[in-house]
Amino acid sequence: MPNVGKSTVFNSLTRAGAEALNYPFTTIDPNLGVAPVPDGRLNALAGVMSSKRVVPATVDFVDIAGLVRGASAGEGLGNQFLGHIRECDAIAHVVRCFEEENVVHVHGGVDPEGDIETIDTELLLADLAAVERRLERVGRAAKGGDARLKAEATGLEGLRDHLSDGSPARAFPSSGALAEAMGTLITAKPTLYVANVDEESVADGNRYSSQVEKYAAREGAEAVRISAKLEAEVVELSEEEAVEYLAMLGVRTTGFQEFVRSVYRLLGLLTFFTSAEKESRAWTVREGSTVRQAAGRIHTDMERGFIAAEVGDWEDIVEAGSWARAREEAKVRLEGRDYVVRDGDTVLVRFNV
Ligand SMILES: Nc1nc2c(ncn2[C@@H]2O[C@H](COP(=O)(O)OP(=O)(O)OP(=O)(O)O)[C@@H](O)[C@H]2O)c(=O)[nH]1
Ligand SMILES: [Mg+2]
Repeated sequence: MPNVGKSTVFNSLTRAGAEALNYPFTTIDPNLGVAPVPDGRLNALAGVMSSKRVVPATVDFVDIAGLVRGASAGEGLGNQFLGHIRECDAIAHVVRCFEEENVVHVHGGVDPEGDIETIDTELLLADLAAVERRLERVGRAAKGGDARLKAEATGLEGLRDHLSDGSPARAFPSSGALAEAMGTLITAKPTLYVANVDEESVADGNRYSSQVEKYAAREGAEAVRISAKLEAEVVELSEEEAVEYLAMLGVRTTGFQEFVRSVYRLLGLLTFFTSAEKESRAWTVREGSTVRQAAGRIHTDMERGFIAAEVGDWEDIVEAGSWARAREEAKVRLEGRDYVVRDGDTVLVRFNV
């Protein structure tokens, strides 16, 4: 929705300084920003290794314009905005859960469930239109007798009925025949609902955020609670003042760490580490990646010339206190190219080019 705090949330995550003002459609063109992924494991590794540099993993965020009722039919620049969502891997759906007379709500009062339904309906309608267009095309081509096209047409009919019933594409049991079509659908993307609450409600939530949480649970989606306004205030304070202020409100964090971690989980990503005196660094790979693919994230030469990797769990390395000690204690294993990387692995790649 317009004016619910998307740009405020985005700025807090990325420090990108996008315009966040008290009127609907402040954002028209998408803002791009990068958020570091908070990770205590990385800091622990960097500590024992006395690393000179610490480089966290990052998530790219795109702050887009608000959608309104009728967006799927082109209302309020709808089609263009929906296009921006199509290009992303996951959606963080910011929902207004704060009361503030001075901040206008485009459809009347604060109504999280109504807001979510309005937006989700637009997303569903946009997908339904896309599926119908594809079905028309594939259905016509399938008349030629091609078995694959026929299978896709049958799948698309099922998907069309599923969307017409008001269910998101991500809840549709997808077959191989639909893989390509699914890749273009907005409601097939993993979604995280972000309840934007006032400062007083970060600790325990309020009646609005519990509506969001219930809605997400029904859909099998994730929900997080944050206070964008609080975060905006906290970044202005010194670390000491910030801790004190948060304690006064009965919370330890503003909710943003949990937000970034949820996004990470949602995208099926995991973290592995490289750690030495020069640098400790967190890297991002998809779940199921091999250690050779992971090496390719660090440098293409490492993937090309991959020989083997020394791998240890981050906690074992921290306990051992150094890589050499971890080796001595047999906390480090030698793994071949097909080893599947686990979250928290610390990796030293041997390669030759
Ligand atoms: N009281 C209160 N105000 C907030 C909160 N979050 C955002 N605001 C205010 O709401 C107004 C809109 O915030 P934006 O971040 O620009 O909202 P947006 O969703 O990006 O809006 P558009 O780009 O116009 O769609 C600003 O005046 C913010 O200061 C909050 O948690 N509490
Ligand atoms: Mg905005």
